[in-house]
Amino acid sequence: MEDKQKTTDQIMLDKMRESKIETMYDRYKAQQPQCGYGSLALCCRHCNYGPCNIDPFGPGPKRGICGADANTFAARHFLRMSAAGTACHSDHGRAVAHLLVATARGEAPGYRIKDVEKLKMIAECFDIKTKDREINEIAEEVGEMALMEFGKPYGTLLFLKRAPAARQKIWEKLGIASRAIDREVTESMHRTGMGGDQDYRNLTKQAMRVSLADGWGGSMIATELQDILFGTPKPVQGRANLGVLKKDYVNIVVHGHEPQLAEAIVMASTGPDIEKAVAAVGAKGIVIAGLCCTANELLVRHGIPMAGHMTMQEGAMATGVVEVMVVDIQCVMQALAETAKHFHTKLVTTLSKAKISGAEHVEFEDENALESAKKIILMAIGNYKNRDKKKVFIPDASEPNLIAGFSHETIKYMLGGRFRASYRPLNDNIINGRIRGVVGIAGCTSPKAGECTQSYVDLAKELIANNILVVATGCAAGQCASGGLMLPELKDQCGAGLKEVCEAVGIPPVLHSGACVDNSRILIACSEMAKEGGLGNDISDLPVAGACLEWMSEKAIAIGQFLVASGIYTVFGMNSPVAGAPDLQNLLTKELEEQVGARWDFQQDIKKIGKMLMDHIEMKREALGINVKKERKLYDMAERRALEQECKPAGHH
Ligand code: NFS
Ligand code: SF4
Repeated sequence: MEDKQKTTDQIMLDKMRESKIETMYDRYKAQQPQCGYGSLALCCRHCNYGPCNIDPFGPGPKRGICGADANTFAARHFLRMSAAGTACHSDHGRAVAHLLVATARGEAPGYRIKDVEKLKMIAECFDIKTKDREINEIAEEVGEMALMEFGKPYGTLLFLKRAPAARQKIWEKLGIASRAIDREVTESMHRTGMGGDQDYRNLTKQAMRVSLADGWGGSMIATELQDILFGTPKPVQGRANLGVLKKDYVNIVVHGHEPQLAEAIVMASTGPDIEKAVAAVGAKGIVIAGLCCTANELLVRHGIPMAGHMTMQEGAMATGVVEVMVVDIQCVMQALAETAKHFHTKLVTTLSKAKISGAEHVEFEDENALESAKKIILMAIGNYKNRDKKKVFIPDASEPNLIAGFSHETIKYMLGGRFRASYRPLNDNIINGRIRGVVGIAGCTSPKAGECTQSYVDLAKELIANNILVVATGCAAGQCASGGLMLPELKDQCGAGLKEVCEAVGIPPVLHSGACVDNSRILIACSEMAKEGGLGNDISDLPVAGACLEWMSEKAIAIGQFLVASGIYTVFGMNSPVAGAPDLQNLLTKELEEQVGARWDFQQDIKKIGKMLMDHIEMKREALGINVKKERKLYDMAERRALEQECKPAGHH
């Protein structure tokens, strides 16, 4: 069947076109051509003298009314994007910290501390005593301490200490060790206002400091505290793709980012009263499936199926079987309210800070989470009878039994063995060349890159074929999961060395490490690899790299910037966010190397990115001096004979 060749997102897109339902691809087309000034970061409306434009090529103005030049325009945009991205991840982290405190105080019914070991580990990081203390007492203090990280008046972020010493020194020397998270975001807004910081190098430094407050601050707080509350991900079987939605079931899709909502929905979805209600409407049960990062969080912790990634959200609704799509915040398109009108689907918002016109709102707070979740579930069950059977269309997608859930702890454990979890075996396998290096693929999917691309799947395949272990997060992971890339059988598509390791350890070559906030796991994994020894002494020495092919969100910029500032070479696909400012572009893609030992690259043609990543990894291996064994020399006959002579006395053949 021809459809089998198509991805489910493509099948859904075709179907939506046939049904005359507008999609993001239509709206993308309607936006063409997109504003040239905006695309080049050469439009400023930071004050009402503007909007000002800079003409990069022609005879038009080279400065705004205040005199700001192209570098200032672009650097201010770049910093504001970094600050906004940091704010998103961090405000999410703050909500988790509040929930941890509420849980510890017994004020958040239904939630509990699931990973005591991690709680104690984080307590130690925060210099909180754990001996002879009640779990809840420790948890309350950890949560409060985490909250202090957002607004403390003095000092730098506590988690920065988890980086290798050499890295911390670089941050201190450059003056980019992040202080309180909110402070960095506020200061970034302050500096980018009219008449503020107007030196692109200085602005870019702040972009590093605010982004580090994301990776080593807000995101890390979100990840670690979520692990404490919901469990640290362990390898778990799951399914992905639109085919996880079921015809005869009540389908609830949870979309957004903060797992506390999804966890409550899962908790509230069982029990005799729910079963009774489901039976009463003639459904076989309830399917809960995730979208975007909520999907990642649910998949890596509980193996709860993932319906899809960013660009699949409208398609998920257009299956016609979604009774309720319940959302919290981030990457939820307003368009869903329009799509919902074509179906019986109810779009439900849950946070007072993120409402959508036309959606129903059920307020969700720590104290009433279970109650609200139950209300939403009953709403979904009640809506089942309103489904229009004629509109039901679920793509006949395979539902691969993928394996997800690779926190840095489990990677360490699986590779290190049950007696002593350690990164030693991973480092050794990199040193001996079985694994050439590790690439983290992260980030969004975008209509700018093309229609229903498989770009991350293609990249991951290319990398594993070349013996590079892939760690995936965010929608990149979502696409790889839907693309069947997280199956252990995939080891057969690996290069021989990586295959051997995957077989021995029992891992797939593409490891799903969670949502975008879980890029903080990659920072910790890299820190531990550097500390383990044999691969230099800083993150920037490691043969690792990061890539985001189809970046969309400001969050992606913050992630890219904190990866680079942490010493990880990072390539972004499509357009550079600072393309209209050549000096700034040069700073990001070249000069930063001298400052932080890593740099950005931007590559329009995403098919070229695999090679760039591999070249970088080989370059790092070379610098570490671990490429000796691989060295090939072309011998002439005389040399070959001489060699054979030499070898014989050694006595083995
Ligand atoms: Ni990340 Fe998650 Fe996806 Fe991009 Fe959006 S869902 S936090 S921003 S689109 S990867
Ligand atoms: Fe124009 Fe300067 Fe105002 Fe920006 S800050 S809008 S460049 S005058």
